[in-house]
Amino acid sequence: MTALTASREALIALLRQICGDAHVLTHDDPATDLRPWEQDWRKRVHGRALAVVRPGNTAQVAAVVKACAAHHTPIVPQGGNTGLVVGGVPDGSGTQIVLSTTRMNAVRAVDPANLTITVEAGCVLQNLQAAAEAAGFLFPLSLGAEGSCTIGGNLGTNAGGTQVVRYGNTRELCLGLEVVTAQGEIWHGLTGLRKDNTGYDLRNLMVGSEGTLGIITAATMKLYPLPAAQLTAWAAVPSMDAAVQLLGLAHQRLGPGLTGFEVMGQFALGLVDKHYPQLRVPLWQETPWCVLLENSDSESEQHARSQFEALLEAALEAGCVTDAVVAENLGQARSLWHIRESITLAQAEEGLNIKHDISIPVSRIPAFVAETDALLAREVPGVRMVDFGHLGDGNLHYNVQAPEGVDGKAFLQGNEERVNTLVFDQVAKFNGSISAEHGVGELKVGKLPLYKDPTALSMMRAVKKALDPHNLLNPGRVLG
Ligand code: FAD
Ligand code: 2HG
Ligand code: ZN
Repeated sequence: MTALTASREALIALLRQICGDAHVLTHDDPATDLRPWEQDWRKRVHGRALAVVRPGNTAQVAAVVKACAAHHTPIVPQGGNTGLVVGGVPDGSGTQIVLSTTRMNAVRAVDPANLTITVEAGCVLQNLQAAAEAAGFLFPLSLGAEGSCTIGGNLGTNAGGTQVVRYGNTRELCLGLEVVTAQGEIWHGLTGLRKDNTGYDLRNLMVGSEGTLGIITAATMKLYPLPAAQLTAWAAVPSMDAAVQLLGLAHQRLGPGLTGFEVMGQFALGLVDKHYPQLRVPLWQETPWCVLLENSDSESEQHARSQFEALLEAALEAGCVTDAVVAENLGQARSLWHIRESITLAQAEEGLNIKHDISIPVSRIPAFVAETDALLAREVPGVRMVDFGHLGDGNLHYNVQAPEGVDGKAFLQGNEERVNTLVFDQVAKFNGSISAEHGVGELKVGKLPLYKDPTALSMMRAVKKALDPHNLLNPGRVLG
């Protein structure tokens, strides 16, 4: 037995002592399929883990980190493995531990007077929403992957989703964290305080750090009153300019009632129609863009409906909407949202693709799209643009699908780098960000130094070095 193998065996034995045999999975058992933890959601990468470890509580997470530190073994934190930038799966070396939080999924407490809920990191977002609702409150974070992503992953990536225009990103919804550090210490920060000026904001340092600075084990999140009514409308708009004009009108007329504003391009909706014809996408064939709007009202459905109707009438008059439908009931509203949430899946059905989760000041999005569409059409003829996203937040999924009939994998091999450079240069020109939502992960690691302010980058490196000097936590991600 080599020293390396002996060290590996000793670590596995230690991890089994900490978490129990059933919760340390390795390739040694041929009946165990580690693919769900090793392959990323987009099937961009299939890594190989030394082991998948599933601690059941915070003390076990701390002990696992200490054991891995002693054996110089890197740890990749993983929640629901729905991330889109290859941030939560191991590399191919077979030397990294995947630390899966999914067994740590309890709701620890609801504090109605403080309007907070405290949950463990592995709690699936949909279960968190349901627990909030059962207590009579709204937890507003909402995204297509909510049936399997975890709050720990949402915090790790600072996920956005469809309600940001009103409630902010995951960061804005978080009031406290419990975190295991790279040294295996536990930071007890589940305060639930809305005000705390006692020094550096460690909570916000952890949020969005993609598992590179600490392992989030629990969080205290904000709750909101449930709205009295929620109405959804689907509008055909003649141009991106018109969509931005409609957004301005919606802000004016609905104020804080505007809880969702999503734009969807014709080709993106065409893909949903092609792969899921049963969803019956409205209006898409007659217009280049559709917009999904949501109005949440604290008064009544009648009030919400009359506000919505007045908004749509004004928009029709102004020419920024050419046709619209308002959902009659909750079932219809859900169907409209389901169409929007199915674009990612329809795109995956169509084949491997290039994703961009960029942000640009809202006012400049029409010019960005027009200019960048033209550039791409000239430089990479035949590409099909899958444009959609959270226009209310200035966040566009400016995705690129291979030309008709061209294999996605071959297209990516030959064009991904060129397409990314072209799009990111445009993003920089328009003062945007190359990642508004999904994070850096591994896919954008090489791009960050090209587009991030160098002083910001060196401060980030200093923070990483201070908190994780041995590069134990998710190495190769965010900073490389
Ligand atoms: P994982 O994929 O397991 O991990 C993601 C990252 O977080 C990794 O870097 C991982 O190391 C880190 N991490 C996980 N758990 C922890 C922890 N406990 N402590 C520290 N770090 C941790 N994203 C959006 O922002 N908005 C959307 O609208 C959206 N829609 C999506 C729709 C679909 C269909 C899919 C497949 C994905 C979507 N995503 C979206 C991306 C993804 O769902 C989010 O990034 C989500 O927050 C990831 O959660 P997860 O539990 O799956 O994390
Ligand atoms: C969404 O907004 C997600 O639906 C996924 O962020 C975006 O598939 C994508 O590119
Ligand atoms: Zn998104």
